[in-house]
Amino acid sequence: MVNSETEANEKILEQKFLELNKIYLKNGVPLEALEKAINKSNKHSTGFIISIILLLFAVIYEFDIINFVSYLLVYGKGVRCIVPNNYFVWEATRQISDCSFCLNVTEPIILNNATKEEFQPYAYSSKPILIKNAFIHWPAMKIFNFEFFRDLYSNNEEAYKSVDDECQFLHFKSDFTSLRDVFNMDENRILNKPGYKSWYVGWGNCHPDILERMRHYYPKPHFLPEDCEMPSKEYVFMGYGAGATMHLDFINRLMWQAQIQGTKTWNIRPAPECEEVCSKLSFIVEPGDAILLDTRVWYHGTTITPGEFSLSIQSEYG
Ligand SMILES: O=C(O)CCC(=O)C(=O)O
Ligand SMILES: [Fe+2]
Repeated sequence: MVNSETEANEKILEQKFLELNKIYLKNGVPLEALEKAINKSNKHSTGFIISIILLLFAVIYEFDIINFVSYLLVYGKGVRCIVPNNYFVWEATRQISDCSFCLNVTEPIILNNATKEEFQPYAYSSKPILIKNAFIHWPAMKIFNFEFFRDLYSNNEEAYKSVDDECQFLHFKSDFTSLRDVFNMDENRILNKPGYKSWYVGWGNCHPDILERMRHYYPKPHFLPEDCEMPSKEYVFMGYGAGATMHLDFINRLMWQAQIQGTKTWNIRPAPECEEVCSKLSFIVEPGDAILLDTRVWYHGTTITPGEFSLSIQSEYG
Protein backbone atom coordinates (compact mmCIF):
# COMPACT_ATOMS: atom_id res chain seq x y z
CA MET A 1 0.00 0.00 0.00
CA VAL A 2 1.31 3.50 -0.79
CA ASN A 3 1.03 5.88 2.14
CA SER A 4 0.25 9.57 1.72
CA GLU A 5 3.78 10.74 2.58
CA THR A 6 5.20 8.59 -0.20
CA GLU A 7 2.57 9.97 -2.53
CA ALA A 8 3.48 13.53 -1.56
CA ASN A 9 7.16 12.79 -2.16
CA GLU A 10 6.37 11.28 -5.51
CA LYS A 11 4.41 14.41 -6.46
CA ILE A 12 7.39 16.63 -5.54
CA LEU A 13 9.73 14.41 -7.57
CA GLU A 14 7.30 14.43 -10.49
CA GLN A 15 7.20 18.24 -10.38
CA LYS A 16 10.99 18.45 -10.21
CA PHE A 17 11.25 16.00 -13.08
CA LEU A 18 8.96 18.12 -15.25
CA GLU A 19 11.10 21.17 -14.52
CA LEU A 20 14.26 19.22 -15.35
CA ASN A 21 12.56 17.98 -18.48
CA LYS A 22 12.30 21.55 -19.80
CA ILE A 23 16.01 22.14 -19.24
CA TYR A 24 17.12 18.81 -20.60
CA LEU A 25 14.83 18.76 -23.61
CA LYS A 26 17.22 21.13 -25.25
CA ASN A 27 19.61 18.21 -25.37
CA GLY A 28 16.88 15.66 -25.77
CA VAL A 29 15.12 13.12 -23.58
CA PRO A 30 12.97 10.62 -25.47
CA LEU A 31 9.22 10.98 -24.98
CA GLU A 32 8.81 7.38 -23.89
CA ALA A 33 11.49 7.67 -21.24
CA LEU A 34 9.79 10.76 -19.84
CA GLU A 35 6.46 8.98 -19.75
CA LYS A 36 7.89 5.93 -18.02
CA ALA A 37 9.50 8.13 -15.41
CA ILE A 38 6.18 9.56 -14.30
CA ASN A 39 4.24 6.35 -14.66
CA LYS A 40 3.49 5.16 -11.14
CA SER A 41 2.79 1.62 -12.29
CA ASN A 42 6.40 1.31 -13.38
CA LYS A 43 8.18 -1.13 -11.12
CA HIS A 44 11.12 1.27 -10.54
CA SER A 45 10.75 4.37 -8.44
CA THR A 46 10.53 7.76 -10.16
CA GLY A 47 13.80 8.88 -8.55
CA PHE A 48 15.62 5.81 -9.83
CA ILE A 49 14.46 6.39 -13.41
CA ILE A 50 15.35 10.08 -13.27
CA SER A 51 18.87 9.13 -12.15
CA ILE A 52 19.23 6.61 -14.99
CA ILE A 53 18.05 9.11 -17.60
CA LEU A 54 20.34 11.83 -16.31
CA LEU A 55 23.31 9.46 -16.13
CA LEU A 56 22.67 8.24 -19.65
CA PHE A 57 22.31 11.79 -20.83
CA ALA A 58 25.56 12.84 -19.12
CA VAL A 59 27.52 9.98 -20.73
CA ILE A 60 26.10 10.68 -24.18
CA TYR A 61 26.68 14.40 -23.87
CA GLU A 62 30.14 14.16 -22.32
CA PHE A 63 31.56 11.83 -24.95
CA ASP A 64 29.73 13.42 -27.89
CA ILE A 65 28.28 10.01 -28.69
CA ILE A 66 25.24 11.62 -30.31
CA ASN A 67 27.14 13.01 -33.26
CA PHE A 68 29.20 9.92 -33.72
CA VAL A 69 26.38 7.40 -33.49
CA SER A 70 23.90 9.43 -35.50
CA TYR A 71 26.46 9.79 -38.23
CA LEU A 72 27.13 6.05 -38.28
CA LEU A 73 23.54 4.88 -37.96
CA VAL A 74 21.53 7.50 -39.77
CA TYR A 75 23.65 9.04 -42.47
CA GLY A 76 26.09 6.15 -42.76
CA LYS A 77 23.21 3.98 -43.90
CA GLY A 78 22.18 6.61 -46.46
CA VAL A 79 18.48 5.86 -46.04
CA ARG A 80 15.80 8.11 -44.58
CA CYS A 81 13.30 5.81 -42.93
CA ILE A 82 9.83 6.55 -41.67
CA VAL A 83 10.89 5.64 -38.12
CA PRO A 84 14.64 5.72 -37.58
CA ASN A 85 16.18 2.52 -36.23
CA ASN A 86 18.19 4.54 -33.71
CA TYR A 87 15.11 6.31 -32.40
CA PHE A 88 16.76 7.40 -29.16
CA VAL A 89 19.61 9.20 -30.89
CA TRP A 90 17.29 10.87 -33.31
CA GLU A 91 14.86 11.91 -30.59
CA ALA A 92 17.76 13.31 -28.60
CA THR A 93 19.01 15.38 -31.53
CA ARG A 94 15.72 16.56 -33.01
CA GLN A 95 15.05 20.28 -33.22
CA ILE A 96 13.01 21.77 -30.39
CA SER A 97 9.67 22.92 -31.75
CA ASP A 98 8.42 26.51 -31.53
CA CYS A 99 4.84 25.12 -31.12
CA SER A 100 3.37 27.33 -33.86
CA PHE A 101 2.18 24.20 -35.72
CA CYS A 102 -0.17 23.17 -32.92
CA LEU A 103 -1.36 26.46 -31.35
CA ASN A 104 -5.19 26.59 -31.23
CA VAL A 105 -5.56 23.21 -32.95
CA THR A 106 -8.22 21.25 -31.09
CA GLU A 107 -9.54 19.08 -33.91
CA PRO A 108 -8.61 18.17 -37.48
CA ILE A 109 -9.79 20.29 -40.39
CA ILE A 110 -12.55 18.15 -41.92
CA LEU A 111 -13.33 18.36 -45.64
CA ASN A 112 -15.70 16.23 -47.66
CA ASN A 113 -14.20 14.64 -50.77
CA ALA A 114 -12.26 17.80 -51.62
CA THR A 115 -11.22 18.77 -55.14
CA LYS A 116 -7.74 20.09 -55.92
CA GLU A 117 -9.10 23.63 -55.69
CA GLU A 118 -10.84 23.03 -52.37
CA PHE A 119 -7.76 21.40 -50.90
CA GLN A 120 -5.38 24.06 -52.22
CA PRO A 121 -5.65 26.47 -49.21
CA TYR A 122 -4.71 23.61 -46.86
CA ALA A 123 -1.96 22.00 -48.92
CA TYR A 124 1.41 22.15 -47.13
CA SER A 125 -0.26 22.98 -43.81
CA SER A 126 1.04 21.37 -40.62
CA LYS A 127 -2.52 21.20 -39.27
CA PRO A 128 -4.12 17.72 -39.28
CA ILE A 129 -6.63 17.32 -42.12
CA LEU A 130 -9.26 14.63 -42.58
CA ILE A 131 -10.89 14.29 -46.00
CA LYS A 132 -13.98 12.12 -45.80
CA ASN A 133 -14.78 9.77 -48.70
CA ALA A 134 -11.72 10.89 -50.66
CA PHE A 135 -10.81 7.44 -51.95
CA ILE A 136 -14.11 5.55 -52.11
CA HIS A 137 -13.73 5.35 -55.91
CA TRP A 138 -10.31 3.60 -55.79
CA PRO A 139 -10.32 -0.01 -57.10
CA ALA A 140 -7.90 -0.70 -54.21
CA MET A 141 -10.87 -0.34 -51.86
CA LYS A 142 -12.22 -3.64 -53.22
CA ILE A 143 -8.96 -5.41 -54.13
CA PHE A 144 -6.50 -4.78 -51.28
CA ASN A 145 -6.45 -7.24 -48.41
CA PHE A 146 -3.92 -9.48 -46.63
CA GLU A 147 -3.90 -12.07 -49.45
CA PHE A 148 -3.32 -9.43 -52.14
CA PHE A 149 -0.06 -8.35 -50.51
CA ARG A 150 0.99 -11.91 -49.68
CA ASP A 151 0.56 -12.85 -53.36
CA LEU A 152 2.36 -9.69 -54.45
CA TYR A 153 5.48 -10.73 -52.55
CA SER A 154 5.22 -14.49 -52.99
CA ASN A 155 8.40 -16.04 -54.47
CA ASN A 156 9.88 -12.60 -55.02
CA GLU A 157 13.14 -12.71 -53.10
CA GLU A 158 14.29 -9.43 -54.63
CA ALA A 159 11.18 -7.69 -53.35
CA TYR A 160 11.66 -9.01 -49.81
CA LYS A 161 15.30 -7.96 -49.99
CA SER A 162 14.28 -4.43 -51.04
CA VAL A 163 12.15 -4.11 -47.87
CA ASP A 164 15.12 -5.13 -45.71
CA ASP A 165 17.75 -3.09 -47.57
CA GLU A 166 16.16 0.07 -48.97
CA CYS A 167 12.77 0.32 -47.31
CA GLN A 168 11.82 -0.53 -43.77
CA PHE A 169 9.81 -3.09 -41.84
CA LEU A 170 7.99 -1.88 -38.71
CA HIS A 171 6.75 -4.56 -36.32
CA PHE A 172 5.45 -2.17 -33.62
CA LYS A 173 4.36 -4.43 -30.72
CA SER A 174 4.21 -7.61 -32.80
CA ASP A 175 6.81 -10.38 -32.57
CA PHE A 176 7.73 -10.43 -36.29
CA THR A 177 11.21 -9.64 -37.51
CA SER A 178 10.51 -9.37 -41.23
CA LEU A 179 7.76 -9.16 -43.81
CA ARG A 180 8.43 -12.82 -44.61
CA ASP A 181 7.34 -13.74 -41.04
CA VAL A 182 4.09 -11.83 -41.58
CA PHE A 183 3.25 -13.65 -44.80
CA ASN A 184 4.12 -17.03 -43.25
CA MET A 185 1.65 -16.48 -40.44
CA ASP A 186 -0.86 -19.15 -39.42
CA GLU A 187 -4.26 -18.64 -41.11
CA ASN A 188 -6.00 -18.35 -37.71
CA ARG A 189 -3.65 -15.61 -36.63
CA ILE A 190 -4.15 -13.76 -39.92
CA LEU A 191 -7.83 -13.61 -38.99
CA ASN A 192 -7.05 -12.63 -35.37
CA LYS A 193 -9.00 -15.64 -34.08
CA PRO A 194 -9.43 -15.88 -30.27
CA GLY A 195 -6.35 -17.40 -28.64
CA TYR A 196 -3.97 -16.06 -31.32
CA LYS A 197 -1.66 -13.11 -30.71
CA SER A 198 -2.89 -9.84 -32.15
CA TRP A 199 -0.53 -8.18 -34.64
CA TYR A 200 0.02 -4.89 -36.45
CA VAL A 201 2.81 -4.06 -38.91
CA GLY A 202 3.88 -1.55 -41.53
CA TRP A 203 6.43 -1.71 -44.32
CA GLY A 204 7.78 0.38 -47.15
CA ASN A 205 7.29 -0.80 -50.71
CA CYS A 206 10.05 0.53 -52.93
CA HIS A 207 10.69 -2.31 -55.35
CA PRO A 208 9.68 -0.90 -58.78
CA ASP A 209 7.63 -3.99 -59.82
CA ILE A 210 5.79 -4.14 -56.51
CA LEU A 211 5.02 -0.44 -56.62
CA GLU A 212 3.79 -0.64 -60.18
CA ARG A 213 1.49 -3.56 -59.37
CA MET A 214 0.12 -1.77 -56.30
CA ARG A 215 -0.39 1.51 -58.14
CA HIS A 216 -2.44 -0.28 -60.75
CA TYR A 217 -5.29 -0.04 -58.19
CA TYR A 218 -5.03 3.60 -57.15
CA PRO A 219 -3.85 6.89 -58.67
CA LYS A 220 -1.99 9.76 -57.03
CA PRO A 221 -4.52 11.33 -54.60
CA HIS A 222 -6.59 13.62 -56.83
CA PHE A 223 -6.65 16.55 -54.39
CA LEU A 224 -2.85 16.93 -54.08
CA PRO A 225 -1.22 19.84 -55.96
CA GLU A 226 -0.27 18.95 -59.54
CA ASP A 227 3.37 19.80 -59.06
CA CYS A 228 3.97 18.24 -55.62
CA GLU A 229 6.87 15.86 -55.18
CA MET A 230 6.16 12.23 -54.34
CA PRO A 231 8.71 9.59 -53.35
CA SER A 232 9.07 6.22 -55.11
CA LYS A 233 7.96 4.46 -51.98
CA GLU A 234 4.59 3.73 -50.47
CA TYR A 235 3.94 2.15 -47.09
CA VAL A 236 1.28 -0.37 -46.12
CA PHE A 237 0.05 -0.57 -42.54
CA MET A 238 -2.16 -3.47 -41.56
CA GLY A 239 -3.36 -5.56 -38.66
CA TYR A 240 -5.41 -5.35 -35.53
CA GLY A 241 -5.63 -4.01 -32.01
CA ALA A 242 -2.95 -1.77 -30.61
CA GLY A 243 -1.89 -0.33 -34.00
CA ALA A 244 1.18 1.88 -34.29
CA THR A 245 3.00 2.94 -31.12
CA MET A 246 3.43 6.67 -30.49
CA HIS A 247 6.30 8.08 -32.60
CA LEU A 248 7.53 10.87 -34.85
CA ASP A 249 8.52 10.15 -38.47
CA PHE A 250 11.93 10.76 -39.89
CA ILE A 251 10.82 11.78 -43.37
CA ASN A 252 11.36 14.66 -45.77
CA ARG A 253 7.81 15.71 -46.53
CA LEU A 254 4.22 15.80 -45.29
CA MET A 255 2.30 12.55 -45.02
CA TRP A 256 -0.93 11.41 -46.71
CA GLN A 257 -2.66 8.19 -45.85
CA ALA A 258 -5.60 6.33 -47.39
CA GLN A 259 -7.71 4.23 -45.03
CA ILE A 260 -8.67 1.24 -47.17
CA GLN A 261 -10.19 -1.20 -44.69
CA GLY A 262 -11.36 -0.93 -41.09
CA THR A 263 -11.87 1.95 -38.70
CA LYS A 264 -8.84 3.39 -36.95
CA THR A 265 -8.35 5.98 -34.24
CA TRP A 266 -5.48 8.42 -34.62
CA ASN A 267 -4.06 9.74 -31.37
CA ILE A 268 -1.85 12.71 -31.99
CA ARG A 269 -0.05 14.99 -29.59
CA PRO A 270 2.41 17.84 -29.72
CA ALA A 271 6.04 17.46 -28.64
CA PRO A 272 6.55 17.55 -24.84
CA GLU A 273 7.84 21.13 -25.01
CA CYS A 274 4.44 22.21 -26.47
CA GLU A 275 2.17 20.24 -24.16
CA GLU A 276 1.37 23.25 -22.02
CA VAL A 277 0.22 25.40 -24.94
CA CYS A 278 -1.24 22.82 -27.33
CA SER A 279 -3.77 19.99 -27.11
CA LYS A 280 -3.73 16.26 -27.69
CA LEU A 281 -6.19 15.13 -30.39
CA SER A 282 -7.98 11.91 -31.18
CA PHE A 283 -10.08 11.25 -34.24
CA ILE A 284 -11.43 8.34 -36.24
CA VAL A 285 -10.80 7.50 -39.89
CA GLU A 286 -13.14 5.21 -41.84
CA PRO A 287 -12.65 3.26 -45.07
CA GLY A 288 -12.26 5.69 -47.98
CA ASP A 289 -11.01 8.59 -45.81
CA ALA A 290 -7.76 10.47 -46.31
CA ILE A 291 -5.69 11.82 -43.47
CA LEU A 292 -2.95 14.39 -43.99
CA LEU A 293 -0.55 15.09 -41.17
CA ASP A 294 2.88 16.51 -40.59
CA THR A 295 4.16 13.39 -38.85
CA ARG A 296 7.57 15.04 -38.37
CA VAL A 297 6.15 17.37 -35.72
CA TRP A 298 3.02 15.63 -34.44
CA TYR A 299 3.69 12.54 -32.33
CA HIS A 300 1.22 9.97 -33.55
CA GLY A 301 -0.04 6.49 -32.73
CA THR A 302 -3.07 4.51 -33.84
CA THR A 303 -5.53 1.99 -32.41
CA ILE A 304 -7.78 -0.24 -34.44
CA THR A 305 -11.47 -0.60 -33.58
CA PRO A 306 -11.86 -3.96 -31.80
CA GLY A 307 -12.90 -6.79 -34.10
CA GLU A 308 -11.83 -4.94 -37.26
CA PHE A 309 -8.92 -5.49 -39.63
CA SER A 310 -7.26 -2.25 -40.71
CA LEU A 311 -5.32 -1.69 -43.94
CA SER A 312 -3.94 1.64 -45.16
CA ILE A 313 -1.63 3.00 -47.82
CA GLN A 314 0.67 5.83 -46.84
CA SER A 315 3.14 8.06 -48.60
CA GLU A 316 4.60 11.57 -48.61
CA TYR A 317 4.07 14.72 -50.61
CA GLY A 318 5.70 18.11 -50.55
O1 LIG B 1 -1.36 3.92 -39.86
C1 LIG B 1 -0.76 3.71 -38.82
O2 LIG B 1 -1.14 2.89 -38.00
C2 LIG B 1 0.47 4.48 -38.50
C3 LIG B 1 0.95 5.24 -39.66
C4 LIG B 1 2.11 6.11 -39.42
O3 LIG B 1 2.82 6.03 -38.48
C5 LIG B 1 2.37 7.11 -40.45
O4 LIG B 1 1.61 7.20 -41.41
O5 LIG B 1 3.35 7.84 -40.30
FE1 LIG C 1 4.45 7.48 -38.53
